[in-house]
Amino acid sequence: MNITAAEVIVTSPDRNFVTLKLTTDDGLVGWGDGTLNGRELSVASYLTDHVVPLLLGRDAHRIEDTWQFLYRSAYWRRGPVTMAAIAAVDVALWDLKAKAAGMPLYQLLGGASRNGLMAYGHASGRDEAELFDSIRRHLDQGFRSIRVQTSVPGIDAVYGVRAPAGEEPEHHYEPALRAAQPMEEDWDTRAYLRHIPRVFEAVRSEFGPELPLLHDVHHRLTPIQAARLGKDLEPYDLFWMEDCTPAENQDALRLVRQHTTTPLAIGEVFNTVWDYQTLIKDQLIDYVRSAVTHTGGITAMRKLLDYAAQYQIKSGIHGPTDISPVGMAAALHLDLAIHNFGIQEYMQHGDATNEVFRQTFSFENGYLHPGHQPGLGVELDEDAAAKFPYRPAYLPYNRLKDGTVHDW
Ligand code: GCO
Ligand code: MG
Repeated sequence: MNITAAEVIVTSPDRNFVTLKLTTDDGLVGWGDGTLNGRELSVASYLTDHVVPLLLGRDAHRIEDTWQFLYRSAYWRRGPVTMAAIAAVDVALWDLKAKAAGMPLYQLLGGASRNGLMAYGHASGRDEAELFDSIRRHLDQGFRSIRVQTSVPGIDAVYGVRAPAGEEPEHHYEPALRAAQPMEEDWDTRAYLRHIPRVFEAVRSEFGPELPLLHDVHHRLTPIQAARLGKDLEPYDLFWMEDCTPAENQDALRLVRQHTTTPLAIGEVFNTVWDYQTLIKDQLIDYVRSAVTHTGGITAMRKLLDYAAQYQIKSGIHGPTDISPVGMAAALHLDLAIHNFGIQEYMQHGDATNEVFRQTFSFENGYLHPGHQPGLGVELDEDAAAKFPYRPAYLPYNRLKDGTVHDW
């Protein structure tokens, strides 16, 4: 099964996606996701200019060898662009191997370890009433676990808080703004730390003790501030507190850990197992947040999650809308096969994205399943993709009141 063609497709249905298409001399086609939100074209170039020429003629069955070849031969290891490009190749090769075997990918990874994957959805609101409505809508859609983000009095624009249904279709909400410049938001840590525990107190008293609740801090706190927030949230029994400090410093989590029993999740901006070395070995976290798309694909994620399993640390694979349905399907197959599955983020794609990426995964009663088609179960419709050309888009960033750029 030799690779005869490799092509990079950049399309922008609801947002930008970078997809690798591999074709073999058996006539099979495999798909891989290399989308890096706000920096999409760098991965497209890395693939087209530097990886595609190396793939032609290679045996598509040699997944591990291709991974090691791309990782080691480049000399320049790691980094989001490199690892997203390697992920695109790796996932496309797994798609091909599973199609050649005539099996859904999870079968090649050891078979199903569970019947379905508990997913969490994103509820948010500018005030309590909007937030409660958003939580109810998610419960009506079947979600059994909910991420809670709200506006904060004293801060004008908080990332992750969407306009209410009616003003903006919920599934069309996209965190990256399609514009030539990133949008500027503001930030006030003291206002945030005062407000968030009150929000969770209100949500618990309205929705009761059972509902798993999650919260994303988006890397904005120092270790001692994160420790305080974790402590203040303990009465509300969170499923996790995510990305509480900037991700570069693994030791920051040690201080947080010493002060709170609120479970910790981190890693959506990580790209290799090395970013987790201390965090996992010293048991400073509870959930691994990496995306298959940003961490070198299934081959690398499997090893990372197996390492985490030795320390009772579970998966919480990143699943925002900037992971394409191809990357999402890769996550679902891996989730189904591993033993230490924790939860899967699921932020539904828009209609245009679903038109471009034909999918077989299902969401029923709060549980995702990758489906039973051979391979990943996602096929890109190239005619549909061609209708949506690339448009520059940037994530927002934030500044303090005095104008200082603050941590994401
Ligand atoms: C999440 C994330 C996203 C990211 C986005 C960046 O937990 O889903 O924090 O909202 O900010 O994926 O590209
Ligand atoms: Mg996050």
